[in-house]
Amino acid sequence: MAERLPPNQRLVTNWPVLHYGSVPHIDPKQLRLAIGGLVDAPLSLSWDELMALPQHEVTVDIHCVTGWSRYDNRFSGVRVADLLARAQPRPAAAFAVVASAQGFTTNLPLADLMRPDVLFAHSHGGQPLAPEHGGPLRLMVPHLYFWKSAKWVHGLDLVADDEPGFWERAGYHMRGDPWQEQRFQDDV
Ligand SMILES: Nc1nc2c(c(=O)[nH]1)N[C@H]1C(S)=C(S)[C@@H](COP(=O)(O)O)O[C@H]1N2
Ligand SMILES: [Mo]
Repeated sequence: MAERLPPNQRLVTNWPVLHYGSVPHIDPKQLRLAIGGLVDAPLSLSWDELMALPQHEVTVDIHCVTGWSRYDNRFSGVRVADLLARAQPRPAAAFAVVASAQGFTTNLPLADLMRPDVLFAHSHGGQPLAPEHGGPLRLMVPHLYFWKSAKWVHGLDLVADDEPGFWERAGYHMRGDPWQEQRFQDDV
């Protein structure tokens, strides 16, 4: 049977809270989610516009680079791929920079955002995401280490060349695949 726990991870049943800085309290009515950079049709969506789009539910395992993994997280939200299709990435767009509250950023290849279980998530276990877990809206990229899943997300910019975000500038990996143990910049 295929291994479910990536190398050197340990399973937890609680849901740890982990982030740099304090928890922002964001009113969904004030939120806008913008997609820009190398796209032909930049988007800026309100909460109501996001909620009117097709909603998807996924059940996924999450893996933090500090070593904990948590199975069977049921997230719901809007598929990032659906929004990218509307924004129409230009041929040169190959990477994304994700922007969150308080200046937090993270980078990842555009191809990783196109997977069907990658969401702008607003709910977990059928309940609105708590502020400490990134509510009202977070990115959720289950197949990469969880630092790529920016909490309190408000923007996505497509770029041609990969640009390190907050943790990546501190030495973390540009992609962060837990199955290849891409924790730090010198790992494969
Ligand atoms: N905006 C923001 N998002 C962030 C972080 C952060 O510091 N700021 N930390 C990341 C890290 S390292 C992890 S493991 C997850 C933790 O999410 P959780 O607190 O919901 O478990 O959020 C990620 N998203
Ligand atoms: Mo993490």
